[in-house]
Amino acid sequence: MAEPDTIAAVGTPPGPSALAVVRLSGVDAFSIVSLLCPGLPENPEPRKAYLTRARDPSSGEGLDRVLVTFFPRPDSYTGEDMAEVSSHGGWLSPNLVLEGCLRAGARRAVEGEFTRRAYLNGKMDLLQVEAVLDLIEGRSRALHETAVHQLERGLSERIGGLREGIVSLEALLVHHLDFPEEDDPPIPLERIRGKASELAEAMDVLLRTAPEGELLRDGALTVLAGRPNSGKSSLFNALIGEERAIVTEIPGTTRDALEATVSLGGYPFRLVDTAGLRETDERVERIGVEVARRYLSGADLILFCVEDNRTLTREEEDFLAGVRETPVLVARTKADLTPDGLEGSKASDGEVRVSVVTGEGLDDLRRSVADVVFSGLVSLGGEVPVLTRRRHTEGIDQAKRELEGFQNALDQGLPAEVAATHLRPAETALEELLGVIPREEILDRLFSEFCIGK
Ligand SMILES: Nc1nc2c(ncn2[C@@H]2O[C@H](COP(=O)(O)OP(=O)(O)OP(=O)(O)O)[C@@H](O)[C@H]2O)c(=O)[nH]1
Ligand SMILES: [Mg+2]
Repeated sequence: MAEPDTIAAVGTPPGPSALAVVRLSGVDAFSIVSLLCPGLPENPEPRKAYLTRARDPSSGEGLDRVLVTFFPRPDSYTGEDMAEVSSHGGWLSPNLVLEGCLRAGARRAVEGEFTRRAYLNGKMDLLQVEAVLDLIEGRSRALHETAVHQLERGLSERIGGLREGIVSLEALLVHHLDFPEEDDPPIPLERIRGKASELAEAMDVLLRTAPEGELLRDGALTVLAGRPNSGKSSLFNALIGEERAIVTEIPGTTRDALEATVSLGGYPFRLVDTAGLRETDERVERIGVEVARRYLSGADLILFCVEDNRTLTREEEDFLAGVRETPVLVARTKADLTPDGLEGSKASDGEVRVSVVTGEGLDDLRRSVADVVFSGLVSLGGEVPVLTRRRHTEGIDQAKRELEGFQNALDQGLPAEVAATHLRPAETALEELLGVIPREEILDRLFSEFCIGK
């Protein structure tokens, strides 16, 4: 097979910044950078930074003062020879350095091509590739922590362990089958059954993290709902820390749904401000109320706003009774207007009193929404790796179904050889999760989410 060509890209975002990095990977990485930076020694030391001048390889025109570092294969990110050129940031330097590299023989990288090479060269498995993406794109501490753990092979080791468990189940079964005539085979069936249940339980522990884990990537859809004028838009603005929604004393101010991504208590949320719920003949407002109801039907959490100084109306009670399937948190708004605190307040247990005027209760509310939506993950406290993608859940689900097929076959007294036919597919499902065998369609989908330079 021909050596892959040498790729280059700017690995930092465009625009003014102190520094930017152009990176190269491939057999010619060293020679290309040497053409760009003739002041470099002939045999530069690995991983040592050299301060030197970058020049256009054709015209000799000076481009920038740069810091160059070489990472010889195989101890580099991609597993190939790599070079990094740190230039000044800004609109021009990094691009001029990149263009110089292209003129000296490199090819412009496509999205995720560096990481794709790292994966194909065995520097990381597919779960780690996904972690790289989450690390770059995550906006909440919770996803960030999960991604770091996953990058450090936390999830890979767990899934590798499950795979080994299946393999050892196969080995036990082979032993068992080797002594079919004896009354007391060396491996009793009970031991095999016990091992299978342990494995199934270990899969369940992971699967239980999935519903909340998948929300870590997209954010939990949290809809602010309530009567007109109950303070939804004011609360929306306070939670996102920006005056995005229009606030007035006129009931029926908000018509369009407004959406913002925000981290609350370290967890990610997609917060939606909606039109106040009421019967109305006003055409635009009525459309707004319909939109609100559509959002409510897909919500992971409803943040229901009720002024603190009044009891719930019949309509509000009915509304809450009608959304029992969805978690609801009641925010008792305008708490500054009930200054005698809990005495003047009509709030009951579990409801959070807030005021956007004094800021009272906002931290409580942030913590409470995180606790309600992510209670499982909060209580795990980072002890268990978290499944953050559909792909993970489907893979483990598949493995578990095969394992159950195995258990059922044994329970029904089918021959062990027949039961054993479930084990290889279980193993395959786990191997696919790790990406043991590269599958083009999975890779293409995943790497298209990457930025160039990663
Ligand atoms: N004193 C006080 N007034 C508030 C507070 N929050 C909101 N308000 C006032 O209540 C009125 C309505 O606030 P909005 O945030 O527009 O209420 P809304 O629920 O979005 O209303 P609609 O969009 O009409 O459904 C405005 O006059 C706000 O200034 C608060 O914490 N304290
Ligand atoms: Mg509003």
